[in-house]
Amino acid sequence: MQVQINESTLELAQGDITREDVDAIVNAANRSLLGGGGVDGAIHRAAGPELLAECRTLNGCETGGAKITRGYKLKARHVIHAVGPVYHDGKRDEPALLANAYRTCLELASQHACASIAFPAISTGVYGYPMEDAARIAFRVIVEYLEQHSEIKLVRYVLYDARAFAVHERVLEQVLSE
Ligand code: AR6
Repeated sequence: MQVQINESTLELAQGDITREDVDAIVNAANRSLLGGGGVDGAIHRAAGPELLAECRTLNGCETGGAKITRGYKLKARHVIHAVGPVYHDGKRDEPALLANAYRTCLELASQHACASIAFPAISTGVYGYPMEDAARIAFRVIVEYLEQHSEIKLVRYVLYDARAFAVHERVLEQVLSE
């Protein structure tokens, strides 16, 4: 699924984000920025040990924030390490923190002249964020950002499996009709 937002394209894709040929891929990291499981583990394995070495210099990152590194062995020139919230009950600022993580990634991409960026579904794995709710937040932020910033030409939102893809397709259609 692909939609046009002003001068930019937002595209849903299914697959492994580590293989994306874009200027920056986003990592669903934790506050230590020192690696973990899920997408984080896959990105560190694909990028090689130099990525961890650079991450050690960053002194972690607060929840809802993001920090940028080089991409090393990845096709992507940069990795943007975002820290989404752990989901408890939705009443502990999780929506605002998740929105902030997406917004910060987009701002970092703009600042580093990244014309293309790929996102995973931040917080929807180990961190337990209900997928539909997380998708709605992600797409609202991305669409709003692309409406105001033409320097990012392509946002790819990469879902790991068919079920996640179907959920996101449905939610994106809803968000576009709001
Ligand atoms: N490409 C695209 N999506 C993927 C991939 C992949 N290679 N692998 C998993 N996903 P998660 P979180 C999907 O758990 O919830 C780590 O240990 C997955 O199906 O990676 O933000 C960190 O170090 C899910 O929908 O991230 C943190 O401690 C989504 O990516 C913690 O997990 C996010 O799942 C962060 O948890």
